[in-house]
Amino acid sequence: LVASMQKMEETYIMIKPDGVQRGLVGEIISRFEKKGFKLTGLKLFKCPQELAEVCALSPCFCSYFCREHYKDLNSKPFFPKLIGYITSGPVVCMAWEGDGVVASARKLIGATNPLQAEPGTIRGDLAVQTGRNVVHGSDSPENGKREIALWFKEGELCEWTPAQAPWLL
Ligand code: RTP
Repeated sequence: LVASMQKMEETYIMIKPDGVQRGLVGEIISRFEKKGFKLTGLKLFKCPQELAEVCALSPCFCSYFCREHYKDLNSKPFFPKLIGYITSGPVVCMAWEGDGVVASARKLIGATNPLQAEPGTIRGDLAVQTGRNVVHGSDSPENGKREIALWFKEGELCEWTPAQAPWLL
């Protein structure tokens, strides 16, 4: 009973501004859907445009989420560029649930540098530059929980049970 009440593994997937601008939202969502994972959270988040340039240079409210999200990278030389990139336009925030979803989503996404990502992965098929690699996926179940709690407010996530279909049993 206790095991059945435990939450499934969950991951935070984010379509970055270049993915939204290039019209890849449907394509990216469909890869996780077709794989068989369950979507439990979905929203667009946009940094107000007039603040985006300031956000790239100094901490402000709308870059808070990106800074907190990437806090392990805040000493890297590319950090200011990364924050500027992520706050440059709307992102799609998603929570996905399923057995082994964290590692599997990272496989579906492919290597950080899209030129090293295998064909068939999202970055391997759809991206060229590390600095424009269209999508993020949590790197551990702990970070999955942390990032979902960061980007989603209570009540924005949706718990639901997929209809049992004989072809999935
Ligand atoms: P993500 O967190 O976005 O899923 O990416 P990742 O785990 O594959 O890669 P990570 O090392 O955590 O880097 C986070 C994001 O920072 C940007 N980046 N730019 N040398 C560079 O200019 C550089 N290195 C990393 C990428 O957007 C990367 O996805």
